[in-house]
Amino acid sequence: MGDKVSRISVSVPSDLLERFDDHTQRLGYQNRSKAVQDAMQSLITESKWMCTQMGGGVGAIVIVYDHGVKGLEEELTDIQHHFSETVCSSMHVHLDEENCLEIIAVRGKAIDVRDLAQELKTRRGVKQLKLAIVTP
Ligand code: NI
Repeated sequence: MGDKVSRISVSVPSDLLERFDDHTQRLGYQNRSKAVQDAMQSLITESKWMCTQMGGGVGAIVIVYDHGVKGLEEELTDIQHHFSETVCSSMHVHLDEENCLEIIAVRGKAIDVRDLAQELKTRRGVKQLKLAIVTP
């Protein structure tokens, strides 16, 4: 960030501001300006990458899935093989009797990562999927 600072005034719904302040305080932010700056930066990072479909990025797909669904683990592995140019590595954690956690490191074109995430997300037994992208 440059040295030049702009002061802005924005209108937000009171309850949103209240929740924002509450949350950022719990995260350890000592002032609102720093929290707003970080929120702005994350929005730019995420949307910049999502908007430029041919642009590249690195990140991780995190999924939680039902260990009991027959064939699901193989299916998820097959999908990753299909996207072998996008998938760098993966880590499997047996969470408990029912659930598995898989963290898939990805690198590549936004459109490929999005397709991969979509394929995984739509399988029966996949309970949650989060995609975290960073632009180095
Ligand atoms: Ni497992």
